[in-house]
Amino acid sequence: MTLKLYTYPGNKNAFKALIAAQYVGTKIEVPSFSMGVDNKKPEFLKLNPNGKVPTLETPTGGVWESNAIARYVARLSDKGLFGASAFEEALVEQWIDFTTTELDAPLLSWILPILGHWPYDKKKEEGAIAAVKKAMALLDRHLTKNTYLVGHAATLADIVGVCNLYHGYTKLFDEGFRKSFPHVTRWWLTLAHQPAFAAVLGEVKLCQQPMKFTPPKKDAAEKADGAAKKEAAPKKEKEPKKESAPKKAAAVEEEDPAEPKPEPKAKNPLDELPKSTMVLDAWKRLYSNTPGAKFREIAVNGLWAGADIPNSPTQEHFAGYDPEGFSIWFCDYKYPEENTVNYIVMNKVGGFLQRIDYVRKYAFGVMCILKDDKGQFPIRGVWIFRGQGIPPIMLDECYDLELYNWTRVDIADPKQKARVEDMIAEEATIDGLEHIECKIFK
Ligand SMILES: N[C@@H](CCC(=O)N[C@@H](CS)C(=O)NCC(=O)O)C(=O)O
Repeated sequence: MTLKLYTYPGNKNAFKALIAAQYVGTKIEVPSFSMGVDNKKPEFLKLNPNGKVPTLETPTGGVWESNAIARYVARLSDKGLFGASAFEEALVEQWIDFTTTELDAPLLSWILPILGHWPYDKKKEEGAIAAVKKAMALLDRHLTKNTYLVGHAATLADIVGVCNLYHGYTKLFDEGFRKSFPHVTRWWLTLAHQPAFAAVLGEVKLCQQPMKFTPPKKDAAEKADGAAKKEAAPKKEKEPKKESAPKKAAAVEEEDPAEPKPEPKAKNPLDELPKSTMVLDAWKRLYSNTPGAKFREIAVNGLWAGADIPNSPTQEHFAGYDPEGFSIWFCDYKYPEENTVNYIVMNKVGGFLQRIDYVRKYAFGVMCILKDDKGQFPIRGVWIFRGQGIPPIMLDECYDLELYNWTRVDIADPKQKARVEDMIAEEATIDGLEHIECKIFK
């Protein structure tokens, strides 16, 4: 019987079935799978209308929800993964449910905002940590007198439990945290080193530095600035504002000398640069208006040589790239090994582009999400910036910038110039790697 498990690499929910398969001696194939692409295909949705992974393809149809998949695999052979009696079977189910609802759920609420998938809320994080600690304390009490969750050998409860705590032990629980729950830690490490677990988990690296939420620099600066302004403002008892207050009163209130005056907006040094022959917005119109079939001929060649903008009601002409007034940069994400789930990578790039909305007037960018043969998604891009460097406002305010290596393009080098063109033209292959998605900042 051929079983296929669809997942992205490193999915702790997929580990559950894969470890169970080691116990029962069943082979499960894990085909290469592109999240955000393959899980949207009609043939996948037939197996799992929820469009999520892991999903198991069996000769009789699809099974989804990782615990259900693991139960199915565990039942393929009678290796005692459900305990030795009906009572033990109930206990196995009990611990599967407990570690899923009372540990996995709050652990996700703890880690997903840190990874940028959910909005961060300090109060919610505190609540999630408290819930994890409460469930860990109960588990620790149970494991004081028990080697395994149920009976005297590993069962499916241990398999699911270890996987549900995987992010905790590898990304969130530092040494101090682990020491507070010594019996859970002993149980987790013992199991993680058993051959059936190690064959799937590999060598587990315990968390050294717990992952923490780092606010984007911009928010932090705004908060700090706001707080500083509040401190500086003279304290004054104020009547609550009345919705229906006459306009004149409002005007007087605006004039109130006790109110701190808004600071004049600092001038953007890029606005002070000598006028350029190139109008960035005109390039953006050339880029957007050129039909696909003529893109290379009109838009890409036009970037250097200038071109009439297709379908322009004013018959606008783009003058071509001006190296005196602009510079072109490549960027390369420094940590491709983190990028194993393509839709998460796309969200990462999307978030970066959203956070730099304020630089739209001075920048154009093409961010390419590529795929390598290690199942990773490198992010490489090309940017045209006003001025001879990365806009200072971006350097000051956008923490994402530090996640990329930036190199200035030498347009006299035909190889670099061709790479710029390939990225702008969204070629199917960039740097010899499959180009799976592109995000444009314009
Ligand atoms: N409760 C489900 C969770 C499944 C799940 O949320 N999978 C995520 C990846 S970890 C997914 O496939 N998301 C894709 C999407 O939401 O489009 C299980 O245990 O299998």
